[in-house]
Amino acid sequence: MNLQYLKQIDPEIYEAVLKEIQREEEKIILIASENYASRAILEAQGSAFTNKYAEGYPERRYYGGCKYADEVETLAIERARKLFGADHVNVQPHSGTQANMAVFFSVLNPNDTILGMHLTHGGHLSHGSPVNFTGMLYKTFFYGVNKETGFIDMNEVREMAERCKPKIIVVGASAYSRIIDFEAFSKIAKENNALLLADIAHIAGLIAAGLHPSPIPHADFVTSTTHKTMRGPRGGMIMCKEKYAKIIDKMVFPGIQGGPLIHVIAAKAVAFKEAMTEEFKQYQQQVVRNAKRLAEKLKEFGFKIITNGTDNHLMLVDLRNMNITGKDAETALEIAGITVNKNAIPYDDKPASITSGLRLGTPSVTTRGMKEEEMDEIADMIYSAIKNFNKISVLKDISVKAKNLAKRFPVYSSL
Ligand code: DSN
Repeated sequence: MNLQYLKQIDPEIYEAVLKEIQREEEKIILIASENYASRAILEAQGSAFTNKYAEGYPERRYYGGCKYADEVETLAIERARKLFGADHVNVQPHSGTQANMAVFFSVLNPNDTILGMHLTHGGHLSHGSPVNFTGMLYKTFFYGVNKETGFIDMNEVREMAERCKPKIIVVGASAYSRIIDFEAFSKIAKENNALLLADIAHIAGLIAAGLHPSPIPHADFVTSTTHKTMRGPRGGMIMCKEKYAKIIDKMVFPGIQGGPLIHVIAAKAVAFKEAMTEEFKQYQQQVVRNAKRLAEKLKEFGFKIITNGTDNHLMLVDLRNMNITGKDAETALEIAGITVNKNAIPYDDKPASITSGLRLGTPSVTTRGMKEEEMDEIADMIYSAIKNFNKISVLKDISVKAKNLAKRFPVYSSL
């Protein structure tokens, strides 16, 4: 990357950027929600569009000079519509949570009822958590996963819907490794006169590649981020049925946001174009194959995987039989050169700051070209690091191995 101007003007930020590039290059990153965007996406996001105000929508702006911003946003919308088969798309939300906020504010009043997946069972903060605006503004109820199987308990979803009569049901997760039956959720929503919001932030790339059933035919609203399996810039988007197009657009702007980030929207457009390629489909297939292989290998080492495996890009590891908390495991693995996040497991008795689990995902390592063999190496390193979590010298030895593995799959020189 050519950072010559940054180096001259702001050496401190330049150094931080260099160190981040080095970190991303040298670490084995298994954070399920992270990825490496392409050079084309980075260029679009770093382009002159960062200078442009464009409040409003294409052809309906509150600023002059929006001719090219209009082109960019129109391309992003049209590509996303084609990619996901959506009636209407809004590409302006700055994040997944803001996309969800726009949906809730469009159709709910304060004190209305939301039914979402419990955070500790794999749901997301913005699906009703008490510490989030959703928990503060609305009456929130939750469904979860079966204690024995770890799968979403559709009987509980139905019972909860019948009991709490939600105005909206939210389906979608941040830490759930199995196929989600959007059609079944839609049936329950209809039976209870509820709207259905599907938040596909984690699995959007898999859906775009046809590797996970799409909620588009079943849900009233579909929200997503654009940077996880989608491998685009950080940001959000909303898809909805045509009848909600006007209220959604009005709620995003001027309802909850001001000027759209046209440079990010340009990068989103590039990501949608990349997602239409055969290469992207093959990438997503490899993401899933890698996740399955990593889960299998970890199981061979004695790790327990919630639901006993995975259908998508991530898995949740139950560490209780390994005598280590999620927090200590995260710390040990970081020293060993493997970046992960601690994660609550369903029915966890430890607080969110400690946890009994780890969430592992394969989008980043797959982008750098790793395949099943490398998942075997990574599983081996994870096992050694967890077994020796308090032996710094062993962790340091593993970190050399992790760095060597990373070196064989360069990131920035290959973007
Ligand atoms: N923080 C994201 C994740 O890691 O899944 C969700 O917003």
